[in-house]
Amino acid sequence: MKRERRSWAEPWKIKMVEPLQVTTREERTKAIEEAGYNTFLLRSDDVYIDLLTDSGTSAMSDRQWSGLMMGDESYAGSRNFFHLQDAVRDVYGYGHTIPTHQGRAAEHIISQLLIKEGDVVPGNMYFTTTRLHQEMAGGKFIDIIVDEANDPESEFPFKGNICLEKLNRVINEYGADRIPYLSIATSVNMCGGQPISLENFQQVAAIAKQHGIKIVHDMTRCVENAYMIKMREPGQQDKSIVEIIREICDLTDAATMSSKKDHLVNIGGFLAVNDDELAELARNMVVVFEGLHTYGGMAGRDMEALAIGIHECSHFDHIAARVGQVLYLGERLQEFGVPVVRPIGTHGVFLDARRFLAHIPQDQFPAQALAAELYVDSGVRAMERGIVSAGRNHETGEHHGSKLELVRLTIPRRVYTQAHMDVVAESIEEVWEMRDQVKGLEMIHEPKHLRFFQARFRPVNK
Ligand code: P71
Repeated sequence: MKRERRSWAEPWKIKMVEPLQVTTREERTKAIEEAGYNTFLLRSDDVYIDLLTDSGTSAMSDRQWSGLMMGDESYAGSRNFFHLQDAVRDVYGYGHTIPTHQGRAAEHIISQLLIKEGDVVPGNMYFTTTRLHQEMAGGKFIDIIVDEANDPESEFPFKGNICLEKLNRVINEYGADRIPYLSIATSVNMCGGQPISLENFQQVAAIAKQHGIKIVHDMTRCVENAYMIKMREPGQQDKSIVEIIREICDLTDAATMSSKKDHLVNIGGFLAVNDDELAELARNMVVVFEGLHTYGGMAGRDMEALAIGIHECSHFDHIAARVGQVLYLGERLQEFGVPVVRPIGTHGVFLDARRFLAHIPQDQFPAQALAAELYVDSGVRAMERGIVSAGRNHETGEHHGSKLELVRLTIPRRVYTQAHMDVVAESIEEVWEMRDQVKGLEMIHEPKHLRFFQARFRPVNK
């Protein structure tokens, strides 16, 4: 009988391995207690499969590793910087690259340069560091993402889209003068790694242009978004990933990049801009906070590995395998009936803790509790993406509130195998079966900024 389907596989083989530690349930119970039920506070030696984040956790290729040996560590004018600038021009098209040590440093610079006190910054869902930098510069973030983004069960294929009605409303209410730019992310992290469509991006850009408003693109996972456009958006199938990326970037004025994601490096990022004057201002600011404008916090060797990663990550076979692995885990979990954000996104599978732990009210942090429970079950480390991550409104002091209460199982690129995904899925199935026994948490230590990183919790006594 002829098989209808052929399996696909990763376009690489493994040359070096890093042994993993397996701990006992008893050890993990103690470790999570010591970590205040916060997976950010665990030691990585106590973790078995680490799905905390896909940020800086990728495996580099042999070519990237050899790039490290070609580091030109001159203080000024390193040749690796020019390789990086050329790679950004080739793939993304931005004329100027200002290197930074990672994404949030680029956010800091652009926010300080463009936002003034009293401004509003509309965007497609907040990201923690991005919003904080906008607020610290005197701005207020306004979410104008489509409503579907807040519904884990909606099957809408482009949940990263901007709602044009909301955009027009914000422009009418505040006036274009108070909107320094639109903050538009590709592959929206906080709602599940959900893409924005090219059509929507084009419509938004047309409105922005009409009002003379800039667009700053958070392109941290733009390659993954471009892949989704190619796979899902009518009329885009025949374009290459790079062609789609270029079409997106050409609609924007500047971009911030955390290269620790798409670009397959362990550290690095940059601000990319087209405008010469803005670039000059940014180059002047980077020397204050990061380093000279030809290294901005990265070693020469890091910039070389990054330049190589920019080309590697835009190959279709790479990105298809990367997103394919995420989909594989998502499909396994759905077979078990586990509630996850639909459709499965680009960089991870997001458990819907509201439905998973329906007996725990949101003020007892169900997603935080679920991430802790999963760790105790198998040593799999995930991340809370719910009300703890949302933080507090700086003006009112209230919890920001979060319609989404999610646990993110983030897949590092080129690191784990399908067998690891099976182990993860089976552990989650186990926790799903004993979910009634999981208890809520109370917060006993709350840091002022980005509280999710360092907050501590304990189980409630109910
Ligand atoms: C992720 C991260 C890393 C992270 C950051 C903050 C809280 C928890 C985890 C970082 C991003 C990102 C987007 C869309 C900007 C940054 C900041 N993501 N935009 O998902 O996803 O970049 O970490 O290099 O400073 O685990 P940076």
